[in-house]
Amino acid sequence: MAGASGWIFTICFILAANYVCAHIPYSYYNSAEPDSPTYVNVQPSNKLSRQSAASRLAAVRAVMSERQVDAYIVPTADAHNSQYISPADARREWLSGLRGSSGTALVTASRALVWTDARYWTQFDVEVDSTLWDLMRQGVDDSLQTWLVNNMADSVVAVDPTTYTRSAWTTLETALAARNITLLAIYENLVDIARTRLNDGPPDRLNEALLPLTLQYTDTLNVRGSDIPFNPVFFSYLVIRRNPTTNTLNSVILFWDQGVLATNIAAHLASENVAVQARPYADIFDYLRSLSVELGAGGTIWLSDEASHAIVLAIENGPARILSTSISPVALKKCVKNDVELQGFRLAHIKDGTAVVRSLYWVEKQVADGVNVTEVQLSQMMEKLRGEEENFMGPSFSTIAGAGENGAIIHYSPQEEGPQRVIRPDDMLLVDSGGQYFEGTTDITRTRHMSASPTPAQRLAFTRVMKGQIALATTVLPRGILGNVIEVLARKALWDVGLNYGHGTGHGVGHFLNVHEGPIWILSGPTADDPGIAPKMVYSNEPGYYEVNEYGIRHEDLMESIEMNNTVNHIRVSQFPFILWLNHVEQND
Ligand SMILES: [Mn+2]
Repeated sequence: MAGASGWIFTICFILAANYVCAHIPYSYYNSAEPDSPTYVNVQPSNKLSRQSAASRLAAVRAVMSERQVDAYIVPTADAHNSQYISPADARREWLSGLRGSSGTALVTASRALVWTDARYWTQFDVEVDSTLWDLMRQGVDDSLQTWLVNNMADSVVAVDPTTYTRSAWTTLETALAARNITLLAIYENLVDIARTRLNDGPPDRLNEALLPLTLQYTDTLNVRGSDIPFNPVFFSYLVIRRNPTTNTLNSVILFWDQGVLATNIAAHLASENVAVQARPYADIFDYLRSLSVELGAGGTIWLSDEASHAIVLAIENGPARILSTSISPVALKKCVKNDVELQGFRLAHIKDGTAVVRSLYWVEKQVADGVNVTEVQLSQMMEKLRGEEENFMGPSFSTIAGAGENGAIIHYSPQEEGPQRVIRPDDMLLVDSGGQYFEGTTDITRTRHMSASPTPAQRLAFTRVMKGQIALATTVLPRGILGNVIEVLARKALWDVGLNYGHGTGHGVGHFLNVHEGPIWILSGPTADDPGIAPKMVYSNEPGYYEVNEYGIRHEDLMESIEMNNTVNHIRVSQFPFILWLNHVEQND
């Protein structure tokens, strides 16, 4: 219809986490739990053997040569800027053999390099054939962008545009143009083509059955999925079209799997008065190309900068105008919870708290009885006990169980493969874990000493961290204040005695969605797009202290911002069913 406007929201699974990483340096500006794209290993290691490493690399180079590509970038990323990556998108791991959860590979005719952070430098030596691949140490060696600028002048560098956000693409494209390097978008993924030729094609993209939420949540469609580990989301795009003349909803189109909605989902959507047309997931790009033509120069398509470059590219060659905002309006709506969601959060925390208490009781008893319990066994016990709670849908992220010195490694997560750390009686034990429940998402950290004999330094730090957590949770705040302004509240008690911690203090939390959900954050530096605190937001509150090679301490609960009475335009936050676990450690400070 001529003159109609199309309004487009892509369902982005994780939004601001990567955005934050791209704009501010590491450390105080990152969450305690990993918040960069993460791939959880599921590939059997024999599939990624050093014996086949040369043939995997050669196969990709052959495809590059056919496409006249001089360099090909393979990030750890999917089409939706997800925090967790599905096996179908684990291309960097397949190509390089590096099984670490994050990194970016680059292949040229003569070189193969993989950038990864310090967690995986040792692992690189074990898993990657260094006669084929060079390790580029993130934060030490030249960045990918610098390396390309210095080494690839007058060439063509290609990327799958679904694996780069528009904002990341623009940054790289601008830098490369200075050296006459063309950044080329090739929609077909060259690694997938190479894999298929080697009869080792990527695993099918999961399209698990959708789960309707029967309550009246504000989320766009009230539907959840399970296509990605820990995140109850599904691979999809959503287009919402508005009729500008009548200012009414024109149509809602969901691009999902083969485009056929199950009867229960169709009925659910109808019951919520949402008439959704379904189309195949893969049709989105062609749809957008023709939509731009259909709308013409008078039409407007609204996108977030966090949409993939592939999405923007499909539209921008057409006549319709693009309205680009740094954050999706859906994300801004989603971070203010409704009463049903908040009630659900509270219920989820009561159940989750039970499972956590039982887990910690179990591990303390085992250790006291002289039974060997490893960090992984504790993680498994926590999942088992959470599983005994009603409507538990799985962990909300990979459990961080750090005994002794492992507690001081900020993004540590014990692995089932390899040597196991036994939890010892003289250990401080840091456990950061969470659950997904039909009613809500949890994220909780507890630190315990296994034999009630902490050192004076441990007592001091434990108490100071607790004081900071309480200060942040109990301060009355003016509406709209930014996360980075209130962050000092969590640090003051530590600063007073010359202590500090090297990660951010809080993140928004999805409602039975991603445990890290922007655009609200409580970090040391300003974050673009922070809308400021408002009533009914849910944040984590997780200060810590880390003595490298010895122990880690972190206390974490989720908080709900509550509107104060009618006297002022102020609000305060309140811990969720806040069990103040004043254990033996801090009472001695
Ligand atoms: Mn957290």
